[in-house]
Amino acid sequence: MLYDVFNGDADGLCALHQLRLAVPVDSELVTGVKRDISLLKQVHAQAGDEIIVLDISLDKNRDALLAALDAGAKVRYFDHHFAGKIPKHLSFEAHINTDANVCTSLLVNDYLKGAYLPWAVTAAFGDNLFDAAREAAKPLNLNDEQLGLLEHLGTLLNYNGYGVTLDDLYFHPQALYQAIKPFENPFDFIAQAKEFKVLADGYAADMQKAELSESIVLDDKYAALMMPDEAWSRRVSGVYGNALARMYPDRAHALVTRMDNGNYRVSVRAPLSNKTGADELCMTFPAGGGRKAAAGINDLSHNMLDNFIAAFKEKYA
Ligand SMILES: [Mn+2]
Repeated sequence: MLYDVFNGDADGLCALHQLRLAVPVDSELVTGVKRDISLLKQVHAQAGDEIIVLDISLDKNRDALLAALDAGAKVRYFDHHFAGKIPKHLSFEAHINTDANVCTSLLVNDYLKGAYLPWAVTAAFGDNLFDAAREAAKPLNLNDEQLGLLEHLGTLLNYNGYGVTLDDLYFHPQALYQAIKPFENPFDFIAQAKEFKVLADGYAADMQKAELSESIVLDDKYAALMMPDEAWSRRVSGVYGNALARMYPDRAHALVTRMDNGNYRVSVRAPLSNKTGADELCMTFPAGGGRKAAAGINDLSHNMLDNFIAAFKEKYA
């Protein structure tokens, strides 16, 4: 069997799309909401299986990876999240780079020698790597309007992946992948696909609501905002955080959502001008993890919010 395991955000989608434009096959698709990163364990690998894994932390999938390799599967892995120790195995090929200005789709773009660069640029915008996206786009000689369209597309594909459950999303990431699959050129997708229009309208409406959220702490160096636990906020909080990070590049941001169980879900963006520490900060709390520039805590105990805010302030003061 062939399995394509990919994160359900812009980067995961565009990484898979590039690889499957290059080598089209029918594979079993394994994906989920963006925050669902323990995806590899859904594959019950057997000898001879070939598995591609995209844009999910090796460290969080280590047991499933070792089990798949033990079972005799071949695994190719592309990622930019914290990996920990990278296993050495004859059937394992790792393309992992945790540099804060790299995303999985840019790694795949290198691997494919730039064959589908517009999709890699789209993904870099989606991962909020605006400088890296513009730098990577140079050989395409796009004008500002075209770059703006790829930025919008990346933002929308990323936006679709947020949400806590698949019910929050406009499209199951698997369905969104099927929608982009026929399009070698992202500009055709933008012009023709109804999915683009649906996401653009939903995004605009959700962003309007997000702009009314109240702050927990607010300073030049850091801002933490409280968001309600509703489908629109679960969808938009990640991209709203990215937008704030771009508007206030020297400020760190934390979006805090109070959940039904009384605990909090937290999403942290390091300042764009100093993309460090978000992963370290979040990893000091249970169920926390991510990258240097963007990280989160899935379930912060209700009595640890003050601790988190104190640690957040200390980290970025
Ligand atoms: Mn990514």
